[in-house]
Amino acid sequence: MALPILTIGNKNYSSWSMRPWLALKWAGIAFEERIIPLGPRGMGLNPDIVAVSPSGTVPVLELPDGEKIWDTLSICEWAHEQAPDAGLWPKDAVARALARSATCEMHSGFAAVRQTFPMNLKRVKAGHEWSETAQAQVQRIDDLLCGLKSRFGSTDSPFIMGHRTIVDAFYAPVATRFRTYRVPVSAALQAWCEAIFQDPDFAAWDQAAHLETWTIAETDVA
Ligand SMILES: N[C@@H](CCC(=O)N[C@@H](CS)C(=O)NCC(=O)O)C(=O)O
Repeated sequence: MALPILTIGNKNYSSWSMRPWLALKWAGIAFEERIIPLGPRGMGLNPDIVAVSPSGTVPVLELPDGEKIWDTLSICEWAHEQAPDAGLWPKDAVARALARSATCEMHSGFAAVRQTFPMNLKRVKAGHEWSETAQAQVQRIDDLLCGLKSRFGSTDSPFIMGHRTIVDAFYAPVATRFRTYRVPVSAALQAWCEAIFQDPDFAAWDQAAHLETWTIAETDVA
């Protein structure tokens, strides 16, 4: 049987790609993975990406009938609809609405965090500096995730909503950004970051990223 094909960027650099990849894995949905190395030119100018993605961006999920889903959150929603019992969204309506709000806040926001701390799993950088705006966004992420966890989390699980959901998938790249640039966070958020790092699916992605040989110079040296 033909599988959906998830086309992603390099695992070392592509934060958007990591999110639906984790959601598909966590939902137990089989898929074929294809990697297109991201280049320095970016957004809509990479002919290999343009050839497979209507928006010129990755990730893009091609379904067996040829239909394409070209947005991170839409792919995660598709995964939830395919495997509704996998728990990618919480069952409780209020928890689900707040989980969606947190996810959408990441999807459309935190520009300073994204610009200041480019995802680069192989890198550890001491002495990185960031603006007051970036720090305010780091604090917002800390308050948001820890606030949700204290309301909806479980003592049996280190994840935000009491089990692995799309919220964890959406913020997983942020955990790696904090690791790479040594951004101090609260003990509670650090515990969640460690849970992400120990998740077997995240660990498989991280390990594959470390084996990649592609480089993007400006992200590696900035
Ligand atoms: N809003 C899009 C953003 C996707 C995005 O910006 N992807 C980056 C890679 S992480 C990309 O494809 N950039 C094009 C390029 O580097 O050529 C989504 O949610 O999928």
